[in-house]
Amino acid sequence: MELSESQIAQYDEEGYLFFPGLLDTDEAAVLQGALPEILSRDGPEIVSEKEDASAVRLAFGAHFFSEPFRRLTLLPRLLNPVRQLLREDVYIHQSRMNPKYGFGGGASWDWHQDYPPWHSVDGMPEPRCVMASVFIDDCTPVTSPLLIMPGTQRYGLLDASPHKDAEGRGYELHHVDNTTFEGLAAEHGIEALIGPAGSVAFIHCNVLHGSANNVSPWRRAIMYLIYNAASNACTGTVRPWYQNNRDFTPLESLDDSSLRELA
Ligand SMILES: O=C(O)CCC(=O)C(=O)O
Repeated sequence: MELSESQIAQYDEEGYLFFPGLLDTDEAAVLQGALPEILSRDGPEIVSEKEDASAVRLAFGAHFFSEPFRRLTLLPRLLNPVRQLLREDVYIHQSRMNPKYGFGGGASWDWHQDYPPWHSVDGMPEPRCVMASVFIDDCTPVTSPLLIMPGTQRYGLLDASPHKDAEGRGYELHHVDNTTFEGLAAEHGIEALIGPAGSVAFIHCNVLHGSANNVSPWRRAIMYLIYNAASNACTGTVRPWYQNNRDFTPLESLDDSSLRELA
């Protein structure tokens, strides 16, 4: 897939592009099939929900140990647009799966930007990375969709307070205060990203986003693939491989059918 000039201009303005059904149902089924093994791991790359230690909140780094997810990261449908948006070659800084279980198990995410810890902890020089958000499950209005505030990447780093999520187990969010949030919402509005499994949103790492508790009975998993510009490699070494990948080798695409071949 190649983006048009107007799509690239739209991304620069709005901070995101959304492609419902970019992966087909067979490809989405391959990714869904790989989830149980990923979510049953018990290494430090698996972070549980604060209110329920048996429920996974985040699974980092699955593209390192799950073949379907490795292939996903290298599909031309993802890599080509990301290279166009960043105007150069890319590597993956981090990947994380948010399974967002139903029955209230998938807890909310307060409004935040993702770039601050990558900058202050991992030493990422510039906000030149794209969050490819791949819907593993259908995201509907009732399964707590990802909410974004378009255009907020244009403010750069917002004044926000860092705090450790879930007893300081290593995932830091920077929440904006309510007054800032209210002003931005009045100006930019809020979009809910709704689409079938296999949809993909390319989101700038400084776009404000969050989500509510998932009180539906259905899981709503999204895989976030953080592609960083190759010339923007991180200098920090504090965080482990699954949060701050130190292999900056530019990615090479696979054939676009390589994920479907696993169906
Ligand atoms: O998937 C969600 O509901 C939100 C996740 C999020 O904001 C994040 O991982 O930074």
